[in-house]
Amino acid sequence: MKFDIITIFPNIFSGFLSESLLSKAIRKKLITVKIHYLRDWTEDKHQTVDGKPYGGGPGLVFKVEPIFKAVTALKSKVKSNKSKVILFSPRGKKFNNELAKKWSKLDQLIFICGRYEGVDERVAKYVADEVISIGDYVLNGGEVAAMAVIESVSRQLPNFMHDADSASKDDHAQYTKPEVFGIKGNVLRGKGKKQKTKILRVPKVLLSGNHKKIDEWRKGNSN
Ligand code: 6GU
Repeated sequence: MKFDIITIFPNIFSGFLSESLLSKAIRKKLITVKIHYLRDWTEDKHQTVDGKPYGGGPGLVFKVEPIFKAVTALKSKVKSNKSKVILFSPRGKKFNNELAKKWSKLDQLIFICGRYEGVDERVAKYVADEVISIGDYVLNGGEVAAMAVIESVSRQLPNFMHDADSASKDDHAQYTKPEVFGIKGNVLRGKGKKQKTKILRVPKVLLSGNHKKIDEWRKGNSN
């Protein structure tokens, strides 16, 4: 699986890609992530990637030409038809885990990171296969969305997780040592200003060793 990211802020990605499971997946060649600087596909001296919106209004709009050139070049590098071009925009279709699973079967994902002021609509209509949003809030641009999608798609790949079934495991409430945690103070949620010691215990059923009961408890405490 190859991720090709088109952005005007390539440095946003460096910490994200160099830590933890993602860096391991890159080292193991489970995934390839390449960051591409949009200005490399401009021809003018100032490497212009945006312009004033037709019809007036504030802000600048990303031009279609550099994006089209970038996508064409990146598509031609992967000889597979299992490739998709995604434009990130708050106006897009909502991303979810089902899409992550579907996309994890592709060979190439090309991500176009717009900035929030906008991208020439011809990119959404003719260059991108899909326009995607990651939630009902506005970000400065598609970079954070791209990172969220890279991580969720990668988690669906066989061998990405340590534990074969943890990618799809339903999340349930969990506890670890200590079994009893005594706390004094007023930082506890909804407990007023009383300075009384509060004893926080791990639910007894988890210590019981009764796996049938533990599974039942987990089902009742999952997302
Ligand atoms: Cl994909 N982009 C921007 N700019 N804002 C968003 C988003 C994307 N998804 C949610 N908010």
